Order: sequence, then structure tokens, then C-alpha cells
Amino acid sequence: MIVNPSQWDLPDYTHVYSGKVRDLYESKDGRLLFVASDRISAFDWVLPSVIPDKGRILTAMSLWWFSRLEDIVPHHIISTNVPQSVAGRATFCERLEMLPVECVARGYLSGSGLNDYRASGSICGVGLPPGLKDGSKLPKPIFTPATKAKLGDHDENVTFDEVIAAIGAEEAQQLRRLTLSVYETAARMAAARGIILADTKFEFGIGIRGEHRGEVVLADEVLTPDSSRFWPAETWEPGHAQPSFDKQYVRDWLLSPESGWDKNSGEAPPALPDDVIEKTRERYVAAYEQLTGKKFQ
Ligand code: Q0T
Repeated sequence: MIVNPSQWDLPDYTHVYSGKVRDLYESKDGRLLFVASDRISAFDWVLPSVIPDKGRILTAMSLWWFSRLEDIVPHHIISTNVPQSVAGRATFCERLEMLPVECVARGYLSGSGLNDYRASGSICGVGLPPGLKDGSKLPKPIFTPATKAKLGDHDENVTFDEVIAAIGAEEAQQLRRLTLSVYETAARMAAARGIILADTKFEFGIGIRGEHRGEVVLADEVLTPDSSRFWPAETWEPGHAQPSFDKQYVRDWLLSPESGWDKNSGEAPPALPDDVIEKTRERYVAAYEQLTGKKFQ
């Protein structure tokens, strides 16, 4: 995995972890600093180009959701008063005991869910009716947990019984209930703004001290285009892959002859042209503004 956490001027912080597009640091007093970069991934690669403002847009969107979901679940955000080098793109977070389950809710059929459905008629042991297509709305949202695979960076779908085996029945049921409850609320709010929230992934942890001690707390970044599938409601049409709200220009260009890149070559993808970068930035801004009704500053 390509990571470049050293781009931030954070001399008083220790780097603890980097994902494809996010970096986690620890301060001397033990707080976690969660930093959203402008990196973008596509086809499982981190691209050599960045999307200006992407980290600030996704951070603002995640904060907007966290505050709107507070009545359903507590969250890990402590403060947005962060070092100037990461202003707007970082948050101080409460350190949690993370639960080893990727909590996915799906309201529509897509991605690995579609693959599993085609192979078995079910996803994570949840049976679905026959006749569903790529992009179909499910009869009701389902909990489709996953665990980080031992090798590679792909999550592996697991059954609810496997979640119980990993963390116990009490906590497994709590994760399923919270995941579906947060998803249903968020999907309703997004739908009112013309955005289909097809599916989303949450990470939860258990509070270690203070007011959240022993409680399940929502962590990570939530309900952004990086953790979810956002589809424009206007163009939704089951029967084929839905255009992505945010990354469609990137995917289309990478797959076009102009890019000179072959997805199956094993080679790293090339840098994006300026117009693809600018159009993609505009899509992230549009997602934020359409969803929140606020202007991105
Ligand atoms: C974590 C303790 O995606 C991750 O990090 C992105 C930079 C995964 N991850 C989360 C933690 C969190 C959070 N969020 C927390 N509040 N407490 N650990 C570690 N890795």
C-alpha cells in the first residue's frame, strides 16, 4: 500500500497509521489526530494526483453527519481546533478500543454485494429475493459485516454468526442495530437532497474512559463518498453500474484510451489531467453543498 504521511508539518505528533487516503497521529497528551488527505483512490490504487480540497470537503461532510446523528450514537470527535498545517482537514478524536468489524449497511445492490448475490442469492448469509439487478433497491436495508483480510487490503464479507464469534452476541447485535439505524436515518436525509446513499461502512469502538467508557462509539470518517456509494437520484436506473457521484470522471478517464493505462496490467495508474482533477473537485464540492445545503468555504 502506498502511503505518504510525511507531507504534514506536525513535528509534535507521532505518526501511528495511514490508510490509502487518511493519516492518524498521536499527540503527546494521548489524543488522536485524524487527518484526511487530498489523496484519491481508484481501482484499488492511490493515484499520483491529488484532488485539491478533498480532505477539507470530506472532513466537513463527516462532521456535519456526526452532529446530525448524535441522538442515535455517540461519536469520537473531540475538537476541530487542530494544528494550522492540517486546518480544516483534521479532527482530534477520542482514543477507542476499535472493534474488528467493518460495519456495512446496504440499501441497494452493488459492488461485492452484487457479486455475492449473483453467486449465492445472499450477502453475508442474508437471503435476498430473486430477480434483483445491479443497482436495485433492496426490500429493506441489510447489515453486511466484513473483516480486514489477513493478506491484501480487501475486506472479506462475513456472516452475522462470524461477528458473534469474534466479539460476542451482545456487541454484535448492538453493531447491527446501530449500523442499520444510522444508515436508515442518513439515507432518508440524503434522499431528501436527491442523493441515493446506496451503502456505507462504519467503524465503531468502545469508549475507554470518560463519558463514553464502555459504550459503543462511532469512529473513523462517516458517510462521505470515500466510505459510501453516493448516486445521483436523478440518473438511478437498475440494470447496470450506476455512475458515481464523485469519481466518475476519474474512472472514465482512466479507462479511456487517452490515459494509456490498462487496469489489468498491474502498472500504477498515471497522473490525472488538470480538467479531470478540476471536474472531480467540483463533484466533491457539489456533493457537500447538495447534501448539507451549505456553501463549501
Ligand atoms: C482508531 C483508536 O481508518 C482508520 O484510520 C484512518 C486514519 C482506522 N483506524 C481507526 C483507529 C480510532 C479512529 N478513528 C479511534 N478513535 N481510536 N483507533 C485506528 N485505525
